[in-house]
Amino acid sequence: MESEYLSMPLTLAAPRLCIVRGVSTNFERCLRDVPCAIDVERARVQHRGYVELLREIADEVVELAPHADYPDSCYVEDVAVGINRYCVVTRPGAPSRRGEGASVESALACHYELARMSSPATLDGGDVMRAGQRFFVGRSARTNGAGIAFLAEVARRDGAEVIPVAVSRGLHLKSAATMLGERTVIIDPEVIEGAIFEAHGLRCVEAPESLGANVLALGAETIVSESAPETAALLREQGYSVRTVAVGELHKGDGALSCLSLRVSGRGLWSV
Ligand code: CIR
Repeated sequence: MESEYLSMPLTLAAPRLCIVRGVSTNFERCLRDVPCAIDVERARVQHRGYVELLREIADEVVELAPHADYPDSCYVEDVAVGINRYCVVTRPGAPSRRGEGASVESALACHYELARMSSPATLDGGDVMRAGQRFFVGRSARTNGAGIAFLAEVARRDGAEVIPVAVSRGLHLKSAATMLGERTVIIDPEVIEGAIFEAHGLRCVEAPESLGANVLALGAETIVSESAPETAALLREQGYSVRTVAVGELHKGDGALSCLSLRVSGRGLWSV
């Protein structure tokens, strides 16, 4: 059945629902590019601050219990990609993260029909940047061609399209590019070129720091990491209503703002 959403105009809005997962007791074992000490208690406190901010903005926040078996499971964005009617439950690129999705499914099943990805496909939600009915998807160390093809097929049935983007540096596409507004992307120009987005009618703003390229544009508010003060200042100058949040300890596990939640849109709306 073709999606009823095909003909529906979509507006960028604050999410109806955010799904988050508390920081694992084993968070110090999380995957990371640069080995460094992690203070799990500090990460927990920062995660609480992030969740409190989402509670001010989203209609509802569902908090899943921390999972001791999965040190990376607070980065909940990677395990699912909501489209319109469908949500793809991914097969994460890192073997140690496979299995995180199972406990997120029940929270998602009330809102979507689930489409589960299977081997050999891999895809991390951090590689998926939504711009209305267009999904830019990074082909990265975590997301392979079969993962992109699976998402593209579900998106096609659901009235959306997938545009693959080569990601040769950094962890995920959204480590270096996120939506700032309906037609504006903020990018880390050191990592990704804006041309692919401009070719699809989007305007690019260059973030002055790499951690500034991952923002959350939630309705009227733009959330920026406290670790990216120059980006916060630039966006304020440009008229955005910026809120900052301290997530430095969570950045140590190579995660940014978007990866800490799954945002579920309302009908006729889309959320980054
Ligand atoms: C990982 O390597 O999988 C985690 N330590 C970080 C995942 C960050 N996810 C995201 O940006 N979407």
